Amino acid sequence: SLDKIPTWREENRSNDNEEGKELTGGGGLSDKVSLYKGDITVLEVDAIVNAANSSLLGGGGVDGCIHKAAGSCLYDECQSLNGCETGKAKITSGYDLPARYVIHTVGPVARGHVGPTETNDLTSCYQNSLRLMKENGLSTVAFPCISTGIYGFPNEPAADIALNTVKSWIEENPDKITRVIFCVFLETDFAIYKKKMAVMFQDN
Ligand code: AR6
Repeated sequence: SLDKIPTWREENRSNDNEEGKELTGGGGLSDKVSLYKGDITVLEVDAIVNAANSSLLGGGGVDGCIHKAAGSCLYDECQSLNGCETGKAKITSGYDLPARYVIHTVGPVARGHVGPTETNDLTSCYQNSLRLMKENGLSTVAFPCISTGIYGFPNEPAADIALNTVKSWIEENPDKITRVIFCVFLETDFAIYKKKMAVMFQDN
């Protein structure tokens, strides 16, 4: 369950102690985020986010993994949704997944280029997914590295957008979300997120 995945604060507690800092307990940003490397389909959260395409009818990458693990009822529900525009998000049941819901969002096709359109669209993916969390009263969510696979959004700027957008959302909606898991799959993304999170979620 979620208890097995440490929060960013829990994972960095030993460092806090070495520096002799006081542990402040709950409520801080670092209590609400985790960095997890592995398969998003095993996570027992209220919702996992799918990096889908505009058809919402499945594909490769994380989308293929999610459809495979959720079973064909997910495909059936997705068929009733009439697709999804880039930057928008739609929610379905999680079916055979341990997650209760899947939030399907469509990242920009970047092919290595990061301009204002790609930046705005990827930001909207995170915002609209979090908005669906709020509208459905959900509190724990896992995000994959949207657009950074087949869609070719460069990893470093994509991580900046993911982390900054989630951080702002938590700050502006402090009671709604209790945990956001950044679910990375590749060692390169793990290293990028670890470095950036150390700077962003210090809570001191
Ligand atoms: N769990 C977590 N992350 C994963 C998993 C998994 N099981 N499998 C892959 N990743 P991508 P995109 C990572 O290509 O770039 C599909 O065909 C992967 O290593 O899945 O948004 C859709 O139907 C990468 O870091 O999504 C669309 O057509 C990240 O997930 C298109 O790909 C995103 O890579 C969307 O492309």
